[in-house]
Amino acid sequence: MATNDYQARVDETIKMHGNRIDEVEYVYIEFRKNGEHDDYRRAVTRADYERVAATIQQPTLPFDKFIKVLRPFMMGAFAHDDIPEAFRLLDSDHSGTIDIGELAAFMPAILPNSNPYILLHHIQQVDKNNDFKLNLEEFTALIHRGIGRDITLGRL
Ligand SMILES: [Ca+2]
Repeated sequence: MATNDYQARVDETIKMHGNRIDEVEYVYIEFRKNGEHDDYRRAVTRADYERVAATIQQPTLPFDKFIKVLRPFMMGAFAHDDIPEAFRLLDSDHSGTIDIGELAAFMPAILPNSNPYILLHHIQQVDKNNDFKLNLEEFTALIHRGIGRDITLGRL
């Protein structure tokens, strides 16, 4: 999301309980030229995630895998090395592409009101071959351009 008009920073905080991750928090800060900044925060606890995951009628990722997907979504290019594993985790049918349904499976715990049309809008920005799915190259572009963050934060 870095443009000429502002710069951005992402802070990641991981809370451990023993050797288990209990909570991840991301604070995304956009600095404007006038010195003001907008802060966006997303935090997910294991307990909250597992409670939500248990109530929805579709397969969801276990928390430890979910946070491996969440990290590049929130960190963007800073988490470049995490992109291939996030892609593999989202591609649940191992087709080599991520479709809307697979992307939607990632969403409920972080953004309960997401819907397929909004996801489609985001996907189309990087879907070069217009098949409504993301291959690894397109998914990498989505993360690098900060679109994954926009999805996670519910921004269009
Ligand atoms: Ca797939």
